[in-house]
Amino acid sequence: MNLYDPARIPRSTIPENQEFPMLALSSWVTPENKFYIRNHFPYPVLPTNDWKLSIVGFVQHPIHLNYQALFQYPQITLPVTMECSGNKRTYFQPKTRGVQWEQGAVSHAIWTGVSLRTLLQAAGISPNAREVIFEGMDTGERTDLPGTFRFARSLPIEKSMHPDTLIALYMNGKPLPYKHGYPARLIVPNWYGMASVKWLYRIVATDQEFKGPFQEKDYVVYRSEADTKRRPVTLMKVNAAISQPTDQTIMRRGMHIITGTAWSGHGFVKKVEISLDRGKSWSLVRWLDPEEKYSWRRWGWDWHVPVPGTYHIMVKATDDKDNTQPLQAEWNVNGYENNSMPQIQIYVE
Ligand SMILES: Nc1nc2c(c(=O)[nH]1)N[C@H]1C(S)=C(S)[C@@H](COP(=O)(O)O)O[C@H]1N2
Ligand SMILES: [Mo]
Repeated sequence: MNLYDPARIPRSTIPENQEFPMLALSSWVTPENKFYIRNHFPYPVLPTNDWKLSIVGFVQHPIHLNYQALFQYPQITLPVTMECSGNKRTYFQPKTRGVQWEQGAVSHAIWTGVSLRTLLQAAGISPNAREVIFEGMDTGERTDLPGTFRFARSLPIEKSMHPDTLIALYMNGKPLPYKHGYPARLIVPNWYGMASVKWLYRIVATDQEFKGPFQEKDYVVYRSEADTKRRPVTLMKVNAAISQPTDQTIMRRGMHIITGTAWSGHGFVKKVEISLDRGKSWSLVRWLDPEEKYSWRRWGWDWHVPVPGTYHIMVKATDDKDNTQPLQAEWNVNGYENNSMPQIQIYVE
């Protein structure tokens, strides 16, 4: 039994941003009331019965589907880990702008819905379409530009046509909770969370490059305002988190289990290692979950501590493409993609 049942950790109120409490990593699937929440704007108005999902633009016959109609298409179910690209931002030095996430802007759920590809084919996607734009129902202001904006993002046509890119209707076996995008949201496996647009109402196929501010201004990695080598945020880097014990814990001598999770948008996590001597030597952890294509994998390590003292623990995940976590992730202006090795300090009495 888990003695703790901590709630989500608030980071801002309007818009609402909340972290998954990583110390409550007691199940492979994150319960809906613990799954992190990341919003750019206040919540949109709950859609009425006339809500439809439109698929328009570079298609032969635009379609407009109501909620029931979406269930007429074959449904697929996929467990997928979602991580905000701003996860662990607060650990960057110097601090950057943006929500100061610790390590809980990541969660894992089971999503059910229609393959986006099925809907694009039903609408007769044009061979000239290069990108697909996803528009959310939420709107609001930005601090850097005048006017009102809508949260919208595009995906390259190849990723849009991948059978595992989903229009999700269900999360963990129930209709999507409103905060996670009811009635329908995109789920883009392996990509950072910004791609998975919530509260969908319109999908536009286009032959142009989409230039919305959440595409061009945000979610771009660059090292200074003068940096000309800019690149968009896409696949999740290999990353890990320590769940228990939490940093700065005081513990008794004896047997303890260090637990956590690891994931990568580039492939499978092939190993997680732990070091008690600041990286001079490493030991392998054992897995607590099976390997699944788009899922994080929890791990545990039995730690026998006979001697009181201060202990420093470091964790490093490596994926099957041999991507590994750096000691210190490269700083960038917006504080994205921080996949530095997790480190904690424990006092044993
Ligand atoms: N419509 C809409 N979709 C959105 C966002 C948003 O603000 N509005 N935030 C994005 C970001 S940055 C992330 S990390 C994920 C978070 O999804 P969650 O709130 O279900 O955890 O949603 C993405 N989809
Ligand atoms: Mo995000």
